[in-house]
Amino acid sequence: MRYPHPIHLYVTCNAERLASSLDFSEVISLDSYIESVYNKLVEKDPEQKVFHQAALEVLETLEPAINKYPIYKEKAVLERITEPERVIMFRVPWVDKDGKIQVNRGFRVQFNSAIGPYKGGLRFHPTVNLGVLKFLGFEQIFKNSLTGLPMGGGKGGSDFDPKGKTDEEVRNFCYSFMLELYRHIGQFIDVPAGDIGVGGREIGYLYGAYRKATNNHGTCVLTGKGQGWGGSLIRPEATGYGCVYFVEEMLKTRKEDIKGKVACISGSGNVAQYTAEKLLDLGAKVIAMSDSSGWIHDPEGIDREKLAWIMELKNVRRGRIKEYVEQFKSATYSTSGSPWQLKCDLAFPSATQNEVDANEAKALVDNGVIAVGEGANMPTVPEGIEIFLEHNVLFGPAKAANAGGVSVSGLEMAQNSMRYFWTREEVDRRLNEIMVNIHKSAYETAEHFGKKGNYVFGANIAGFLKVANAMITQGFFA
Ligand code: NDP
Ligand code: 2IT
Repeated sequence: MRYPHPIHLYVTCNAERLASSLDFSEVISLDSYIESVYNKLVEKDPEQKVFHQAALEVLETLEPAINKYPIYKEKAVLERITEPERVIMFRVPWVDKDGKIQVNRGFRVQFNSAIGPYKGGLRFHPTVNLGVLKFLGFEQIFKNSLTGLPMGGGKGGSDFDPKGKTDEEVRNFCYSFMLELYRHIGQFIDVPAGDIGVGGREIGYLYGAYRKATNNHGTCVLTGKGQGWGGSLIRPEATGYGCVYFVEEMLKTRKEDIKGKVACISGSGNVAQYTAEKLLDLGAKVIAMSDSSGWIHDPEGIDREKLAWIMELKNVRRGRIKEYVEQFKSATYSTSGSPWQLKCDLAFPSATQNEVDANEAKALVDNGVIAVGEGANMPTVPEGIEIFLEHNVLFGPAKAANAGGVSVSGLEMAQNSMRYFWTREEVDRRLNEIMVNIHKSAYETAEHFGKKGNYVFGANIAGFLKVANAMITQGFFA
C-alpha cells in the first residue's frame, strides 16, 4: 500500500516560515483500514496539514494494536477519535488603543470527552486556525490519557497576536473572547488553560471576564490561575520541570543522569524558562535559548542570574532575546540557523510545531546528542523523528514529555474541588510521580509490542487504549 507521507514541514525560529508544505515524493506503508481513515481526513479538510501530520503519526503507530484487537475497527474507533465531538468558532470584536474596532476569530475544539471533561490550553498567535487547533486538540486526547487523570482532550485560541499590544488591548481582547467562550466551558464540561501567548496575565483577564459574565467562580473553569485565587503552586513551572523529569527517566534506562550534561533549549517562554531552571537545579549547563526572531549561544552557560534576567525580559518587559547579548558579553546572537547546530548532550525544543527539521535532527545526532525532550507540541518533523530513532537517541515525544503542564492543571482542578491547596513540595512530588508513571507506561507498552525504547510508539498506544476502551464501553453515540 503506497501512501503520501508529509515531509519537509520545515520551520525555524522565523514564524513566517511556519507555512508547511506536503511532499508526496516519499511513501510509507499502512494497513488498508488505517489508510482509508487517513485518506478521508485529508479529503474532508485538505488544507489542515498539521492536523493530518499529527493524525498520521498516531495512526501509523496504532497498527499493531488495531490488528491485535479487531474490536477497534468493528466499533469505528479510529473514524470517531479523529473527528472532534464539537467545534465552536466565533467572532471576537475588541477595541484597540486608537479606539478602532478590530475583529479576530476565536475557537474551541472539544475533541474527546470519553474519559473526562475537555481539557487543554488556549493559544493566541497569528498562525492559529482550525487545522492548528485540531492538531493540538487531537494530541491532547492522548497526552491527557497518559497522565492517568480523568481529563478529555480539547484546545482553543485565536489568531489574535498579543505581541506589541498594550495591557489594555490584551485585556479588551480577553474580555471579548470570554464573553462568548463562557457559555461553553465549566468544571464538568471543558476547562481551558494557557499555551503560546496565553500566560498568567491573560488567564487573569479571562477569569475576571468569566466571573463578571456568570456571577460565579465556576470552581475550576480555568487552570493556570494566580496564587491566592485558586491557582496551584508549581503550575507555571510544571511543563518545563516535567519535561526534565521525563528526560531524567529516559537517561536512567542507560544508567546516565542530567548532572554535567550540556543542554540546548529553543524558545524563551513559559516551557523553555522552567526547563532551564530544572536543568540548572540538576547540575546541567544550558548554552542556548531562542525566540521567534533569533537565538542566543552562551558558551559559558546561562546560569541562575542570567535566567532570572531572561524571565524579567520575557515576562515583565516583554522584550526580545537579542537584548541578552548586550547584557552578557559571553554570548552571541544569530538570526540564521538554530540552537540545533550546536554540540550538546540534551535538546529541548520548546517553542512551536515543526521547529526541528531533518537536517537539524541529523546535526544533533552528528554532534552526539543523547536525549531529546519535546517541550513544545510536535516540534520535530516526522523525518527528524525517524533520524533520532534510527540513531538510538532517547527521544521523548511531546505527548509524554510535556504532559507535566496539563498534569498539574489536573492537580489544580483536584485542589479547587477540595477547596484546599497543597504545598509546593507536595505538588512537585505528585508531578514527578506522574512523569515517572508516564515514562514507565510508554516504555513498557513499547516493549510489550516489540518496540523497546520507542517512546513514540509506547506513548501513542498507551494513550489510545484507555480512551478507545472508554469510547467502546460508553456506546458509539457517546
Ligand atoms: P510562550 O508563549 O510562553 O512561549 C513561546 C516561545 O516560543 C517564545 O519564545 C516564542 O517566541 C517562541 N515561538 C512561538 N511561536 C513561534 C514560532 N512560530 N516560531 C518560532 N518560535 C516561536 O508559550 P509556551 O512556552 O507556553 O509554549 C511553548 C510550546 O510548549 C508550545 O508548543 C506549546 O503548545 C507547548 N506546551 C505548553 C504548555 C504550557 O503549559 N504552557 C504545556 C505543554 C506544551 P516569541 O516570543 O518571539 O513569539
Ligand atoms: O499543550 C498543553 O498540554 C498545554 N498547553 C497545557 C494544557 C492545560 O490544560 O494545562
